[in-house]
Amino acid sequence: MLTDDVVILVRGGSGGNGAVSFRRNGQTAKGGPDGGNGGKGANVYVEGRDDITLLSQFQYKKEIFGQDGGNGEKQNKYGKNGQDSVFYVPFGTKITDLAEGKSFDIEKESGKILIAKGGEGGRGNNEFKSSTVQAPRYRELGQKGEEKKLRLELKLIADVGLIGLPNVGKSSLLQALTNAHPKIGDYPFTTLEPNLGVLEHLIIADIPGLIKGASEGRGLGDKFLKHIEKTTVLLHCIDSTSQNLQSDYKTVRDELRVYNPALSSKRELVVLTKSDLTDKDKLDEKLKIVKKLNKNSTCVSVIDDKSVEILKAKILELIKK
Ligand SMILES: Nc1nc2c(ncn2[C@@H]2O[C@H](COP(=O)(O)OP(=O)(O)OP(=O)(O)O)[C@@H](O)[C@H]2O)c(=O)[nH]1
Ligand SMILES: [Mg+2]
Repeated sequence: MLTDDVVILVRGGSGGNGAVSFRRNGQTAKGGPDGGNGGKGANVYVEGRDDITLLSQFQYKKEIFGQDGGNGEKQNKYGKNGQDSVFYVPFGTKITDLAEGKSFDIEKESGKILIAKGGEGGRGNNEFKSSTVQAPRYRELGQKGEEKKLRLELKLIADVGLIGLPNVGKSSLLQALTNAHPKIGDYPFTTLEPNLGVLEHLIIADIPGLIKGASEGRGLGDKFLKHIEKTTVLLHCIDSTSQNLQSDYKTVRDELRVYNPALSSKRELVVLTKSDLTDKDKLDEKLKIVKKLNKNSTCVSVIDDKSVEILKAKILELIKK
C-alpha cells in the first residue's frame, strides 16, 4: 500500500532532573551542596533524503521521541545531554503542524529543520546556594520536550504525468517508455496506486484513471492527482478506439481544472493510444479531431516501436521548452 498521508507525533526529549546532594567525605562531615544539573533533552529534526521515496516507514511507527537528558548526580556531575536525532522523509513531503495549521515542504535546499525542541535540564541544588541559603534542599525537575502532531503528505516527484480515463493504456505506455513493469489489464481501474518509471533522466508517473466526478470522489477519486502536481508535462492519453474523443478529453480536463487550475495550465501532449487497433484513414481523421483540442497531439501503439520512439522524442522536446 502506498502510504502517502500519515499523522505522527514527535516529541523532544525531556530534560534530566537536577540532583539534591551534599558533599560527604573523610574530611567533610557536613559539606556544601553538590547536586549536579540535569542534561538537556534531545532536539528532533526532520530532513529530506533522495534514497527514501515513500512514507511507508510511518505506517506502523507513528511516534518519534527524542532521547531524554540524564539526571544530575552528586559531586556536581551533570546529567548527559540527550543526543539530537533526525528523522528522514522523501523530498517533496508536505509537513503540517496540526496545532498551528502551518505547512511547509521538504525540498532539497531545506536542510535540517527543527521540529521539536528538547526540554532544558533542571538545576541541581548546588546552583541554589547563596550567602543566606547554604544548604538548599531543593532542585529543579527537567522540562518536558516540545510535542508536535504532524501530518506528512507525500507528493511523488515526477517530471511527466500520465493521465486519462481508465483503461486507455496509460500503464502500458509507462511500460513501453520506461523500465517499469506496472500491472496492465483489460478493465478499468487496473492501476490502484501510482507507478513510476524512468525515461533517460525523467521520472514518469502513471496514476489511476480519472472519471467524470473524480473530484467528488467517484471512481478512485482525485486523490492521486496530487502526485502529478509537481510535473512539468502531462501526457493526456485518449483511447483511439473511442467514439467520443472530444468528451473523453473534456472529462479529464474538467477534473484537472476542478482539482487545481494549476494542473490544467501545465504543458500537455495528447496521445491517441492503441493506434494499431484503428485503420490508418480513420486514425488520421481522429488525429485531426484531437489536434483541434490541442495541436500538440500524436498517435502511439505500444506494439509499434517506431511510434514509441517518436513519442519519446516528443516528450523530451516538450520538457525542454
Ligand atoms: N492493441 C493494443 N492494446 C493496448 C495498447 N495499449 C494498451 N492496450 C491494452 O489496453 C488495456 C488497458 O491497458 P492499461 O495500460 O492497463 O490501461 P490504463 O489506462 O493503465 O488503465 P487503468 O489503470 O485501469 O486506468 C490492456 O488490455 C492493454 O493490453 C496498444 O497500444 N495496443
Ligand atoms: Mg493503469
